[in-house]
Amino acid sequence: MVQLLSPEGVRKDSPEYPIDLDAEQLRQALEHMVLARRLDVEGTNLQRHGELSLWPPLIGQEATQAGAILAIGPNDQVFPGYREQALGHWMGVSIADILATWRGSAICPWDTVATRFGAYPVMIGSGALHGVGYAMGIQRDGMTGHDDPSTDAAALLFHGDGGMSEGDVSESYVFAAANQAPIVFCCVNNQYAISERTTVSARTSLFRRAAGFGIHSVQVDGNDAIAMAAVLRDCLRRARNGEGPCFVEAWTYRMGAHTTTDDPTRYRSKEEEQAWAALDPIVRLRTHLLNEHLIDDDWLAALDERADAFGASVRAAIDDIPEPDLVAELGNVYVDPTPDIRREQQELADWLALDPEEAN
Ligand SMILES: Cc1ncc(C[n+]2csc(CCOP(=O)(O)OP(=O)(O)O)c2C)c(N)n1
Repeated sequence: MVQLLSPEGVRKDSPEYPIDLDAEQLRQALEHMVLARRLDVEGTNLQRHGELSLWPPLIGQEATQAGAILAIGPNDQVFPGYREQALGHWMGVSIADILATWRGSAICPWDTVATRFGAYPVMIGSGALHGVGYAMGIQRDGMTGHDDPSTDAAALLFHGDGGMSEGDVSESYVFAAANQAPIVFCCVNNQYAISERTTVSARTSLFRRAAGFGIHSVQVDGNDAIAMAAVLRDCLRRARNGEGPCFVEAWTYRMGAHTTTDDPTRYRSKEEEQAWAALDPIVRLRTHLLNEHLIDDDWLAALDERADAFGASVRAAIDDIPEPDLVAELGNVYVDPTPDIRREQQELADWLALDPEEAN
């Protein structure tokens, strides 16, 4: 497993994955992770206040996203799972758009081309097919193999450990390998698919399984933002260069519940949670930066203030979510609405036009 920062915050070298991040980049990675965690706290609270229908916590997985933002090139397209909220925001998706998705008032309100951040795949595994299809498309458009990251492109696709049990994902690997498609699969192995442990669905390490498809695969400490950045950079470079697909297994832990409807105490122990808490990605980078005198207590106090201001802006963003047009939403089911859909749209429009007293 590639690790460049020990759980005690000590930097290690890896001849295979050299990476030189300056002090500002490291501070920014820490800030990103702290704000990601704040976004998660606010999202969970907003759900508890009834403002969101659901929220999938990202707590514990911040380093996978902070590493990715350091690795993505200007033309790369990200295909997220449904926990990459922080990465999406850093790429330009507004907080209101992210919250609208979890409020249930929009499906994908952001511009996936302008932000280069795709829609959330609600059907587990379906995103892998979209990602490979996109990668095969940019390959055919001649956007790989020029040894120039300013013009070359790759797809970076996130899926979970549970997602690897889906047929769609296996088919995606076959197509990616057969076509040598410019895609990096980032499998966030957070140890659980809802309440099911990875050890149940995978009798071998996930990165080994990908290797069986003929895909270059690496296992990386997913709580180490520096290692995540180094490995993803290398894999994306390979993909852009036309060297084929890569698979990165990010070894991490979902510290929160699966979603706000889940109670993890029913399927895992306090001891297990405590063991993983000791590997916290934020504490690890913070310790490193303090030890190297790249930050100090004043810097951390200022970061706390920025996090509070960010938290307030997340709460305020609820007011920026437009009311959905339900009739128009039904029209999004097919390219051309069928007679049944048109009838349902009319029925809904008539019902919405009723006096609330009558509707009840
Ligand atoms: C095709 C399909 N089957 C089942 C579900 C229900 N479901 C939602 S999340 C989830 C677990 C996914 O686990 P994993 O891929 O490991 O991602 P994680 O939640 O751990 O980030 C399941 C089974 C679904 N959304 N889609």
